[in-house]
Amino acid sequence: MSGSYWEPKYEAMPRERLRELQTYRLKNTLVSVYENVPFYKKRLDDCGVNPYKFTNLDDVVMIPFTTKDDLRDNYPFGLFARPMNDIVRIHSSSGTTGNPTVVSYTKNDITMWGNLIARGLYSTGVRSSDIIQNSYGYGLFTGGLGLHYGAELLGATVIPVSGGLTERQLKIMQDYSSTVLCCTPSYALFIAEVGSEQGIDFKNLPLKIGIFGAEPWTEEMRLEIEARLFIDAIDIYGLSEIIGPGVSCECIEKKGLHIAEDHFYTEIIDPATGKNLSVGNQGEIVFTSLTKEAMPLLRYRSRDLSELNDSTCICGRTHARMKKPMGRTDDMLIIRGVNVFPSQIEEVLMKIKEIEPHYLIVVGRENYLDTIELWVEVSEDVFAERINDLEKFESAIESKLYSAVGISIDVKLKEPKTIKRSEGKAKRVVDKRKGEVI
Ligand code: DLL
Repeated sequence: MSGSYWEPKYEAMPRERLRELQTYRLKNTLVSVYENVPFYKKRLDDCGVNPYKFTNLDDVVMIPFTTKDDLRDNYPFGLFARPMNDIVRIHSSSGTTGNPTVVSYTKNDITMWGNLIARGLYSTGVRSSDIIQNSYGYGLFTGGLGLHYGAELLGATVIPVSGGLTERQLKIMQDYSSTVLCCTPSYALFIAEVGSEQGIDFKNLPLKIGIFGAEPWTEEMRLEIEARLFIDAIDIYGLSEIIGPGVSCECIEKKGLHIAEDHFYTEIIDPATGKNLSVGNQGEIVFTSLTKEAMPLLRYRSRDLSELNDSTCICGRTHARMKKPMGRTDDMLIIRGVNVFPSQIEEVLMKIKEIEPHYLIVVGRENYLDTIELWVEVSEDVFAERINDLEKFESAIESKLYSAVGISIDVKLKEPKTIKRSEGKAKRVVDKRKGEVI
């Protein structure tokens, strides 16, 4: 694959040249939001950044962060930088808490987005001869339509099956000879599970690549999916506020997700202080749009935690890579004062071979003390074999978790198929302290 790019001019650009391009593009973006978005005009005036005189990329730190609350406060269209006549698409979040987050696209934005997806797919080895089963949800969620247009632009055959109806997914996969599967990693596991129950031998199917994202998943989960589906499982990342999927994507080397830095200026900050961290440190990722027309955002706090590596990849691409996001700042659980990420728990679980990759973390409070249970499934065989020493097995898992995470977690082994499967983004945590119910 080395030396083979979708957009060679940009993907392997020397980093000094990339910086010049970013500066030029950021200046244009600043002028656009200054002239078209009253919210940003005020912000830029207040912080003393003159868009017309912007020449030094380092000055970006003078601009205050944009947050999800800013999007909600300007609901629905207050941050649009183009008149509705130029807007060709709107996506939005489900809005289960408060106003949904609304995002928009011009024709050029849609083309740019398609290119990013095509770029990402190409870097994983997907070509125009491939048959892509797109099992991300179509609709207001950016996954379905986002992948769709990029895959078509690449010239591949797209099957727009959307999420759900797992038996139909498997029939399509076999009958239409899908070579690429796009969905969340948790849904990929569910597809693998139902397929195995039906006696499908994935080894002998043409499926070879999975493009999985929209939720955090560990390296251990990757190995599990690869072993079950006999594919290369690739990580794709994005957020609707910035464009949707394709903000970054792994190449076939699987050594970090290449950020499309010609379109998004990326910083890592300490989430507590807001101060910038240097390359190689873990913190919250902050994105600034460089080319988006309809709704550019300046220094948007993603709440996702990762770290950057700006060395050239083995594939030759020069764009910085972000480490697999380990979770969101707001996913972090504080249990009796200790910070715990669901991904830390997943990492431990996936290494235990008797366990199935389906789990739920249940957090509560009893007598003013936080409680944490981990419900996890074991396979049919293990359940039958170890029925008499399940408690011993639970304790063994508890002690592994204690050494890795530093708190006691009450493990409850569950019978096969008792934990709800996901067809989209998996819900891994039920926090009863917040009134959530199982
Ligand atoms: O999930 C866009 C997407 C669709 C990405 C399909 C990849 C594939 P939102 O619904 O706005 O957009 O959710 C964005 O999902 O801030 C992360 O917390 C999480 N997320 C997305 N991709 C990954 C990933 C889409 N690869 C939020 N790893 C982001 C970890 C991810 N978390």
